[in-house]
Amino acid sequence: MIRRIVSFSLIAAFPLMAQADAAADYADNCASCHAEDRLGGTGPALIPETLGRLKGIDAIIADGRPATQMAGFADQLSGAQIATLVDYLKTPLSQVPDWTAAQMAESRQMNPDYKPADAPVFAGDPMNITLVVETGDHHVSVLDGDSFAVLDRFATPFAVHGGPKFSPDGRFVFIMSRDGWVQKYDIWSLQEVGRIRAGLNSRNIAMSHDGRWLAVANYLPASLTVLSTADLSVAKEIPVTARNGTESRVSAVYQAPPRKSFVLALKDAPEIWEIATDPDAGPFHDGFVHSYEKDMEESLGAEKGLFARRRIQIEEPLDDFFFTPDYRHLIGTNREGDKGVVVNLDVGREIAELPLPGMPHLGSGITWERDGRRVMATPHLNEGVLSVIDMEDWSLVSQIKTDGPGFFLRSHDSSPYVWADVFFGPHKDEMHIIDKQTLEIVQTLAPFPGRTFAHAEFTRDGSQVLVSLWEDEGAVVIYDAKTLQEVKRLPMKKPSGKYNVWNKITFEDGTSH
Ligand code: DHE
Repeated sequence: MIRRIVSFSLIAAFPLMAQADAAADYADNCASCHAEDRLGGTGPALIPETLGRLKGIDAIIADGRPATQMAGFADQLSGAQIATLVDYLKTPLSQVPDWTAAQMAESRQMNPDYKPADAPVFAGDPMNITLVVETGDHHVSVLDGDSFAVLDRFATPFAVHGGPKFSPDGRFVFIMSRDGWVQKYDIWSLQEVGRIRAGLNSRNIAMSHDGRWLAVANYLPASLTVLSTADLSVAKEIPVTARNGTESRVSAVYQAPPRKSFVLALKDAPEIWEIATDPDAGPFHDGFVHSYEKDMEESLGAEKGLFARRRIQIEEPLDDFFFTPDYRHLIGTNREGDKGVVVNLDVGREIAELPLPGMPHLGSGITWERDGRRVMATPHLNEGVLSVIDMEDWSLVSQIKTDGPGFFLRSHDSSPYVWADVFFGPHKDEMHIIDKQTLEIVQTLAPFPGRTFAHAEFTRDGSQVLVSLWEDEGAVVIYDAKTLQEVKRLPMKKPSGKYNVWNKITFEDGTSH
């Protein structure tokens, strides 16, 4: 913080000469906060992997970003200079830098003011807390799930992505930013515990079945970082190299609690990895001889067998995937998003193909019981359709036509409905309510014409549903889950995902990972 203030005051005191060269402009204006190598310092990394689809970067450089330390540079840089600078920031780095366990350890900052509480410092039900990620100004609001009072609103690292992961007792939550920062927050005491940069560009995080370990899937560097959840120290840094020697990014990592493992897919090589989070990890089904044994020499952990790795060879790399509730099967899709495959994790091979063209977004898949059989639904990012698959024989039960491609699905065991947004296209303001048995859209909510209305989450008992008005001056809108009537609106800064402690830690039917 001090470094940033000093650098901005220097800029103010010594106005910069206009410079044609974007790299020089970067060094002069940006490097003090965002680092010479663009990998982030007190400010976020400025690389395409982190900036993603962020729009209006030129305006942010010119005018700054409200409610952040980012100042405007319109007085120092011309419009043409800013345009070349934006191109420069969107250019991938020529060399993938190192990010060693020692560098991670050095980045770790524990909150000196943190005091653990013996009991929650608020009166409400700690299991019915819902977190709202507000990407507009990089905060999380902590909501009491009964009164919807905001109990706390804390700053997060820049650009949080993916679902936060709760400790199995629901007391702590871990939040990841695209920049690889992982933040630990204590829900009982409503305080940040600390943070560490576990990667340079990260994909998502997963909590081990016993709450001891947190896996961080990285694109940069190509690795999986395992943190100790107790103190955010680095337990293991696992380089991700396929059997054929290819270094690979990690598409995503998820916990597989009944298997006592993490399961991850390699993005640049046709392999799935299973990493033991317990020396006893592995399939739990009778008669199965588990292949960790033969791969035990790859054990990477201090406790015998802990973090042992098992590789499953598949035909094509997987970009996105999902599990059956018993974690025996993984359902994945390739990069082109034109094919779905089912991999039996016990026997370690592909057993079926699924008719899933149109870029299924399996990470948002949910499952429920229909006519005594379990079905799974997934939206497609390229098509206005939801595919519903039978999880016993892998047949396509239905393709529900929607008003446009959607991103997220949610339901609850107590609800007869699936809430499906229409994230892309002219109908981004709609939320479809779909009957889980008839698979028909029974109602479409669109309370804010022309504005993005997306991502639903239920309260613990499923009686109410929270939906995001996904805009800078946005809101969380609360509905009665039965009558579908609006109950309340809470103003929020571009709220994205919402996460109920109970639904997440109990793997409530209807939540994605
Ligand atoms: Fe996400 C979850 C991948 C773009 C908001 N997104 C996830 C997960 C994956 C993923 C693998 C599951 C992680 C987990 O929870 O452990 N997302 C991708 C992409 O590959 C994609 C298409 C391109 C990319 O930029 O990486 C992508 N995602 C976006 C966005 O543009 C969204 C809408 C805005 C943003 O914040 O970046 C977005 N993704 C989300 C959210 C979740 C998520 C809110 C958690 C949903 C949940 O309910 O759990």
